[in-house]
Amino acid sequence: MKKRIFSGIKPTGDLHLGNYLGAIKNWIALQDEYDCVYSIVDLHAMTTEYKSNELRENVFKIACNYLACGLDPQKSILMVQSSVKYHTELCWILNCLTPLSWLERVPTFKEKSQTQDENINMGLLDYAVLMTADIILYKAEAVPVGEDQLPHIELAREILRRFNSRFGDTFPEIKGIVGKGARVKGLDGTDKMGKSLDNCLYLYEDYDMLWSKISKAVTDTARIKKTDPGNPNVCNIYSLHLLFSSTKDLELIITGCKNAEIGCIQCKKLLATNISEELEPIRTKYYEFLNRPDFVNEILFEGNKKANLFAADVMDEVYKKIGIDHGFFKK
Ligand code: AQP
Repeated sequence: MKKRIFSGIKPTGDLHLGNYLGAIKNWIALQDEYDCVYSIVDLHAMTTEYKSNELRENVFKIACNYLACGLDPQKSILMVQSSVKYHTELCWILNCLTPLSWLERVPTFKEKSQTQDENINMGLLDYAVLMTADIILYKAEAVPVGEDQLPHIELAREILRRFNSRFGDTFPEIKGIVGKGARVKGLDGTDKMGKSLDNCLYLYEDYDMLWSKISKAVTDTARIKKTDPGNPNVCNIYSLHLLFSSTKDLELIITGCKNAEIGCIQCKKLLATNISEELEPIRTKYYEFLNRPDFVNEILFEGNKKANLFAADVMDEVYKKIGIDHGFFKK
């Protein structure tokens, strides 16, 4: 029996390199080793301001992106969170087991409370509990995520242990799987790349679009002229090279930068080329899937159906254990 994985992304906009390197690239690599459920977590997207038509559109675009990146519906379940109503049912049950103080300490809650201080809603506070429900509803044992999500995984472990100790062993322990791109910095060179920060490189961007952004990105601030030797270890462009460039290119950059043999422009052009080359097949497939809505929707329909069946069995077990199994409404 393969172990199960659950992971998801909020449909709050286009996918960026952080999502790709921190999550999706890992998802694809793990498809043979695990039974995977990959989700578009639209209920989480409601915790920030959104427009209904954009949310609907973003769910579809993200499904196309997952498929373009190599998510194989023959191997993995691709589903939309809101199509399996048990996510919110289980969330309520877990809410009743989770102390408020645990949630108030979550770093992303604290951050979002500052960045969207006019909309500190209950959903924002409850984000980590819904995420716990997402994962354990499929009895997943591993969650491939970027580093920013690790506190949520830690909290999920606490919550599921509470459930198990109160109602008997039900859910397996979970662990986060963090890959090479654990925390991709944005083009500002300080913050994490994030949709709300306007510091992203997006998966759909071609060479010209990438170049126009990379050319303005922050590098080693101590290197002012081309003749100044630079330090790749403090340069965000180099940290992106580490994720996209060959060993040969990396050697060229390290020596060239340290000895002032190459300038930042040449180094950035090489980066734009390498990113563009890796993303080119994804970009092409993405546009192909966008033009095949019936095909993509059918995959989602099938994925949602499989996820529902699996989750229904788990919830049967949960309801029995928590004492809500009266059967008054059974057909
Ligand atoms: N910069 C990043 N580096 C590595 N991993 C990242 N992830 C996100 N940004 C980076 C990983 O992508 C998955 C989906 O994350 P999400 O649904 O929470 O959405 P988001 O993309 O993280 O949201 P943003 O871009 O950060 O939007 P805002 O700025 O609104 O908060 C997760 O596995 C995450 O770790």
